[in-house]
Amino acid sequence: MTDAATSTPTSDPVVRVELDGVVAVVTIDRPRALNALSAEVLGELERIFANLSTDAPGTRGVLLVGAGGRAFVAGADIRAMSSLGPAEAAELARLGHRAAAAIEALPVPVIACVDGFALGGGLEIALACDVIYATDASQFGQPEVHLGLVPGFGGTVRLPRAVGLARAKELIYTGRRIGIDEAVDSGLVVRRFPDRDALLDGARKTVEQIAANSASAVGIAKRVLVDAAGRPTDAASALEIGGFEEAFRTEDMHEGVAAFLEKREPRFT
Ligand code: DAK
Repeated sequence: MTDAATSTPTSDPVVRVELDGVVAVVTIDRPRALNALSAEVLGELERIFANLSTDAPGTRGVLLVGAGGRAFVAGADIRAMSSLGPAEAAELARLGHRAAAAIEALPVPVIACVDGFALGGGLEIALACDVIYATDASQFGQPEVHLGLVPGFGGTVRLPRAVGLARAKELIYTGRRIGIDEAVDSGLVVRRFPDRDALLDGARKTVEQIAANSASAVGIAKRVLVDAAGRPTDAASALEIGGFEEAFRTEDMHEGVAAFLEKREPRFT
């Protein structure tokens, strides 16, 4: 077992990684608790995403999924949280933020593949991914206020960026769940699929499309998009200029431009 606010692994892996060509599938695997985010799960997510570039350098995109077919993640682990004091709760919140930051720091895109519930901390982890794809059976929400809590893993920061401040406030203050129609209409979910197989297939195809492009360009674009989010225009623009300059130092940029001028396909390295 683990201490509620630390992340020492127990026996069976609660997060699994499978590599398949350019795609890495990261599965949160606690189906009996609807994949609720224990400290162990959060610690594993942080460790896996921090090391993925080194451990699997051929990866061009990650699919983050929940096991069991009922939930992506039904929130932070309420049972484990019930015994925490304020200082331990803050420690757990920091762990959740580190896991989200590790997803954002990975230089390849991460697609949250939601099939079922994405609630509370589960939605917050999905929001740290680059895009959310979901099945028609999915439900989303930040129900923390029902428990006398507030979002603790980045929901107040990333949900307004995804759906706008007013809609985020309404969702967080009411704690209500939304279905796939509203999730797509609000911009929370980028693409919907009829079922899990179609979802995973669609996400893989997106990664394959990305893999045809320059890895360095995609990586720089992700870093600028993540870092610029929420900053004032001048600061965000300075980050973009820095990224543009950096792209000019890459071999891929010279190859991409040369290939266009020579009317041939680029050979990115
Ligand atoms: N934590 C722990 N176990 C959970 C869980 C969760 N979040 N959600 C579900 N489970 C467990 C259930 O207890 C049940 O276990 P058994 O009783 O069978 O042992 C099993 O999963 C199946 O759940 P149900 O029997 O409830 O299944 P139903 O289909 O009837 O309902 C449901 C599905 C998703 C509507 C329902 O399970 C539900 O309402 N779950 C809780 C949703 C929720 O409120 N999630 C938490 C959101 S708040 C913080 C850091 C972060 C956060 C807060 C503080 N600090 C640092 C302190 C964030 C908090 C949240 O995420």
